[in-house]
Amino acid sequence: MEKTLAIIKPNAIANAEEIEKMIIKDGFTIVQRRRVLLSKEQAMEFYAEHRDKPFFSDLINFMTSGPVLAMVLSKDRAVRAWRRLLGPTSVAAAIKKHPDSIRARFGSSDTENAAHGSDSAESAEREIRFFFPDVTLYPILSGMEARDFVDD
Ligand code: IDP
Repeated sequence: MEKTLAIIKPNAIANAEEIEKMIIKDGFTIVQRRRVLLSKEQAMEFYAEHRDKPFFSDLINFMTSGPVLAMVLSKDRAVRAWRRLLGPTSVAAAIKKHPDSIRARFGSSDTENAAHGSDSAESAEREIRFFFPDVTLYPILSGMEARDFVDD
């Protein structure tokens, strides 16, 4: 099973339960979850690729304005499946094209778009490690035991 990182952003924390229900209904397993308050430095590291974008400081202020809920989701082709349930980055586009998506239902602006999803398997690996550094995703085991744990 593939894994991806989901974050419920500060503006949608009040809707976390409903969003989790949508996640389960869509066939994902929530493997890990952690509610955290990001520091400015952590948010800037997480979104480093956007540091030169005009919306960067708004994004950092928003992402540190309250707690977020980070989750590791597992499902066949989880990265793509979660991006689909999430909807497009722009909330206006989400409402227009994917009204049942999480961003359409819970997003309030292009910055405050309710939730995050890794955009590739490589990003997912980095982002999962960022929020869950203590989780060993691929346990080092041997023999029969190893076969039971191989899930990718
Ligand atoms: P993604 O979250 O859909 O992968 P990215 O382009 O990686 O989209 O942008 C990261 C986050 O930055 C978005 O989720 C959103 O919160 C914010 N953002 C992206 N584009 C804009 C914009 O044009 N205006 C304001 N905020 C933006």
